[in-house]
Formats: sequence, structure tokens, C-alpha cells
Amino acid sequence: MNVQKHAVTINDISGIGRCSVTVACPIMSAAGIETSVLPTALLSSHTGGFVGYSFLDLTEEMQKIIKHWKSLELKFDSIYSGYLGSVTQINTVIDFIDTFKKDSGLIMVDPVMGDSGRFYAGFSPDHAREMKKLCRRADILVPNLTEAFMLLDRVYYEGPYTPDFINEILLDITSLGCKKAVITGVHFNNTEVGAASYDSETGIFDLALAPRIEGFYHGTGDVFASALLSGLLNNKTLAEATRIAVDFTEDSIIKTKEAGTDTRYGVLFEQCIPSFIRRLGL
Ligand code: PXL
Repeated sequence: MNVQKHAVTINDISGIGRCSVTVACPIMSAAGIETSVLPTALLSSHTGGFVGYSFLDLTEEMQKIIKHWKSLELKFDSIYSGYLGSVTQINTVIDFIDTFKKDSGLIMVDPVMGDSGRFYAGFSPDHAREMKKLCRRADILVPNLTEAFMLLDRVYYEGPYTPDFINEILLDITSLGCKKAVITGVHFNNTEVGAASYDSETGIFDLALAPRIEGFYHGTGDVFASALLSGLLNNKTLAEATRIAVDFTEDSIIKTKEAGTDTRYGVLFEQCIPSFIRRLGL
């Protein structure tokens, strides 16, 4: 019997702009994973580039949802936390993991805080400080390089980086207490970019690079993380899942560039789902 896995993403609902749940749910569902949502905030759009967006913090509502779910005695095969709209929510996620994780469950934390060396609107060093506590609960942490620098209290620089430097960052990130780390935005020159992974249990470092495409494409961190988790829950190794996620993100960026759409609306990942699920062997 094929037992379907059940994951939950703890993430915001941004009505437009292809990020968070509007990325995680379609990608993970396509990968055969039942994907539930614990919403952290409701926004008219994400905060990256739109003006006049609405923002409703759902910190209190989360407690009511959790109370109901406790009464149902739910347990998840995977918990994926993304955009947490307040520092309080970080502690809510820690308690949530303790209550709702199956013994064999996989916890993935994307410490969403910033990009290109800067915090996203509404985030501050307090968030980074608190986020370190959540990192300890993660099986796998998926920061971009900006977030990795923030978590390690390092001063950001744009790169290119060296392989030794990236390995050092991976080791330092796993020293925060997570078992595995995958860092995005890794580049050693101006022609390629991708992700570097490290599994502290096997000691294996790996790298998945793809040709760099000029421009800033919103929501690619969420596309990458959702694809990575989809791969892991479909029994791919960390290196295989990282390669598949890099290629899926790259394909989505290429489609977006070809279409010439406003990049604030995210990447055209929908068109790349068929090849993505073929890579997963589905
Ligand atoms: O993709 C990260 C993200 C998620 N959710 C919201 C955001 C951002 C990045 O800007 O604003 C609301």
C-alpha cells in the first residue's frame, strides 16, 4: 500500500506574488504530499516591491487553530516552517513541533528573514536572535546566504565566495543544532549560482550549481524549499533533492525570463511542474 505523507507548512498567505503557501501547496501536492497549512499572517501581497499591501498578523488565531488540531490528535510526517510574522510565532512553532511531529517526522525550517544583505520589511535582529532557538529543532535548515550570515552574526558580503568559505558556513550553521543544512545563493564566480548542502550525520558536503540568470526573481527561496522537501519526502538523498530543487528553480526562472513578466509576481513554476515530478519518478 502506498501510504501518502502528510506535511504542514507554517507560512503566510500572500494573496498575490507567488510565495509561501501559494508556492508550497501546489508544489508539494504535485509531489504527492498532503499539505496542510497553519497560517501565520494574511497579506494582500508579499512585502518585496509592492506598495500599500495589507498585513493581518495571525499570532492569536494560530493558538485557536492549534487547540483544535490538538483535539484531533494530529501528527505530521513533516513540518515546514517559513515566513513567521512575529517573534512570538517562533516560540509557537517550537511548541508546535514538540506536539505535532511524528517520531520519524522531518522538520524543515526556512529561516525567512531577508535577502541581498537586508532584512525583509518588519524583520530585525531580534528575529534572527530568536530564530536560532528554532534552528535547534530543525532536521534541515534552508537559509539563503543573507539569512545564514544573520544567523551567524557575520557581516554580509555579496560574494563571489570560495568553496572553503561555504563549507565553513555550512559547518557553522549545523553547529546551531540542525542536522542538515542547504544554503542557497551560493556562487564562486559570476556565471553560476546554486545551493550547497551538508549532512552532519554522514559528513557529506555537496554542491548543485546552474547557469546564473541576471535579475532578482521573487519567491525563488520558497520554490526551492518546497521542491527540496518534496524530494526528501519522496525518498531522495539530500544531494539528489538539492539537485532537483536547483534545476526546478532554474527552469522556473528561465520560463519567467522568456515570458518577460513583472518579477514581483514570482516565477512561472507552474509550467515546470510536469518535468519536476518526472524527476521525482512520479
Ligand atoms: O518569499 C519570502 C516571503 C514570504 N512571505 C512574505 C514575504 C516574503 C519576502 O519578501 O514578504 C509575506
